[in-house]
Amino acid sequence: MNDPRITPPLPPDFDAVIVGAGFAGLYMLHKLREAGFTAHVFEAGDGVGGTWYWNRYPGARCDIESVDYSYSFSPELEQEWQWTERYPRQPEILAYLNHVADRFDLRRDIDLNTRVTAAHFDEHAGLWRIETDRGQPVTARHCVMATGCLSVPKAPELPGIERFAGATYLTAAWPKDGVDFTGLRVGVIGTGSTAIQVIPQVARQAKHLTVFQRTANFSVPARNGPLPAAEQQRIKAGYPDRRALSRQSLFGIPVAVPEAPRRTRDIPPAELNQTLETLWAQGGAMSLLAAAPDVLVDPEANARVAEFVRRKIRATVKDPDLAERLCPSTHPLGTKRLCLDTEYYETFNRDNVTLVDLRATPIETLTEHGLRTREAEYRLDALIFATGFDAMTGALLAMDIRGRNGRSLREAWADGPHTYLGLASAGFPNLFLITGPQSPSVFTNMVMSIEQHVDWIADCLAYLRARGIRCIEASAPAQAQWEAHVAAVADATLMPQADSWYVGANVPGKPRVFMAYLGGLGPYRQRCDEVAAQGYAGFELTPAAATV
Ligand code: N01
Repeated sequence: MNDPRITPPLPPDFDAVIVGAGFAGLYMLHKLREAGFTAHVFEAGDGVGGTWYWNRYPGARCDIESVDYSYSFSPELEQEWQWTERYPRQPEILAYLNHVADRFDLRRDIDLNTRVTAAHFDEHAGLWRIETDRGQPVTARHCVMATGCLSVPKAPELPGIERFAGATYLTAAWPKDGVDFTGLRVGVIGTGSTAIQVIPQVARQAKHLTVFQRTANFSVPARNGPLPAAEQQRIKAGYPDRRALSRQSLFGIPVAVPEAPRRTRDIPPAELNQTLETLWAQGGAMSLLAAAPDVLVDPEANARVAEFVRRKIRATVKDPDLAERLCPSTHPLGTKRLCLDTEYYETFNRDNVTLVDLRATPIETLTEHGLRTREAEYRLDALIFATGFDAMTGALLAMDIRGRNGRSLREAWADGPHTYLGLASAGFPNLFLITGPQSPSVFTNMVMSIEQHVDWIADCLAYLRARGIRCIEASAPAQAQWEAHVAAVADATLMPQADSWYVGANVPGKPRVFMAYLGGLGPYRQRCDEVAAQGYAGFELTPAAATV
């Protein structure tokens, strides 16, 4: 038997293991290989793409414009890829990511169909032992979690589900061959971003669609359409400036941070209305928020913009009673993700669509033939769950991650996530989180945030290698300071008020903590860069010779 006190540790199999082959994992692999590291990716799906591999439901589309929801690290890639629409559909994004995997020859270092089940830090050897549901464990000096913020679907626990004779579908695990709802009575549970995309599509196909709504949501028209070649050419010619602007922006999109913004509450009603009409006509949820960022802070500003959206709903939906039920009233605008739609509210004018308000008439049970609420039974041939995700922490805590002294991440995060910069967690050396909790992530264009984290992590690893440093670990005081800052910024906004997945309210028993950093991507980037420039301030670095 090897005595760990006298046996020199074997070198790890890889410099880094990366978990997940979505936008984050693919770029992390490319970046590390370019920097001369050995890296390997494990991916649970049978293809690359992450979110865009799994979410194949009808109408799946990104709410950030194509030209911005794309990698900026390769000017050649930027120029050669042709987007067809203003907002990209899921198949197009998936095709793009497959193109990236081929173009940068990434596949040879990716194991598909392989789910990471555990990652344990070996303090003696200063490396991670990673176990999967296939094959032998591997070791790596660093472990990078590219597991996504919204990758663990959350189906509701409904009584009677085993009795339901119809088909059930989870939007985030949609059949690859699609589903034909022609002639069927279909139900959709949920009215979040996903459902708002699914509902208009299914309504066109189904014999009847019943939408089960628990919380009415704010949605803004996408105004999607083809992306004309000349327009795309113009954007591509200006990419360096556009990307630079996005990197410094609050939301990772090319909208400058207003220098001395006027308070929305100080804008005369007619002028505000005109501005909102213009934004409404242009479409886009992020640009609406970016134009008036104080709506997330000032209740009066929020109320004015929210009322504008409610007026639009009332003007669109012909039945006034139905319109009222579709008008959000439980949370300030934007405190649940502001949705982007194509003919969502219009869909409720169709004869074959019914809205059931679950607050007025809660679900009692599924039956053999459908769904029964307190007031009525709805006969259904198929039921779609568009019920969201165990967001931000779900994928990380699904694995048995153990750091120093065998302490598990589940234990360390029992009262909510604890990170430094959303990039690392004290007690878990050499573990990096891409767009982890307490980073801007879901409040931004994810691709911009992912690139920022990947670049930072790759630079960090190069720094450690150059100085013979074997371990890097977030220090507990730096982490506590960061968390206090994240909480203070969130508490200065209206965001924690809503029962949203941002605070884990959609998962019974999940600690209620606001899980993203709201300080904006540009300022956050600056903070991360300063930390790096100061020799990774707030991290403890252990040289190779020292005991870890
Ligand atoms: O999930 P959600 P999602 N009984 O949690 C309802 C991103 N995304 O998949 O609000 C009845 O937002 C739940 O009701 P309530 C985006 O960041 C982006 O739609 O909890 N209803 C809610 O209506 C987004 O925010 C894009 O009361 C139940 C819905 O299900 C995130 O992913 C597209 C229920 C869940 O909404 C998640 O969006 C899609 C129950 N037991 C997603 N449980 C774009 O880029 C849940 N609900 C456009």
